[in-house]
Amino acid sequence: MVTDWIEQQADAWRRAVMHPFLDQCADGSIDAGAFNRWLIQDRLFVIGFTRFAARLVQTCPVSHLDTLLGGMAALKDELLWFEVKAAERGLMLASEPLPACVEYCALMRGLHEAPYAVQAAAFWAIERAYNEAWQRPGPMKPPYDEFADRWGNAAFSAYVKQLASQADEALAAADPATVQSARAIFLNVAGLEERFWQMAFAAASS
Ligand code: HMH
Repeated sequence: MVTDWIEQQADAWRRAVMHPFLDQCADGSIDAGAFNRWLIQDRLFVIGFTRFAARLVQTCPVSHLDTLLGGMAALKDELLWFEVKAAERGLMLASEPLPACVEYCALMRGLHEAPYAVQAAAFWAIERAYNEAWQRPGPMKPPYDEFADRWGNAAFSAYVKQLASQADEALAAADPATVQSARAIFLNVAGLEERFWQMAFAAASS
């Protein structure tokens, strides 16, 4: 089961979903520049993630389409929401992706030809990371509560569970080498999640 990987790679996963960035959103002390940098970069990430979702739609079994299309509908809303949040903060959308964002998007692009089981596991890990990360610090102070709710709400948590069972189903039918490669991607995702938080704090060095 893909959720077992969380315990098996506990240190890497903890670093992916626990970060001072999130604690400082919770207590409201986050530096505005760091938060804005995260916001602009995450929108760029979500554009890459949307294209990755489209790839899964092409390769998945028919029985997985409904969940994935529901996810894409949420991504449509999320991309518009990012534009609204950026405008509220007076931010320019046309920023260059920073290295951690470039690498994360490259990882997703690199999976476009991978077996569906690997894609499904990566897709689950990416959504699971934000679902967990934004809930971990507990209730967040406004305006960050809106961000915590986007990825921490009950419907999103249910969606992440469905993604886990779809990944499990695909992996159950996969050969051992494919399962191994999905596990390796899970670790890469965890590492990139950590770097993405770090990037918000220290743009120049990430
Ligand atoms: C970096 N990871 C990152 N951004 C996101 N929006 C998600 C995961 C979840 O969609």
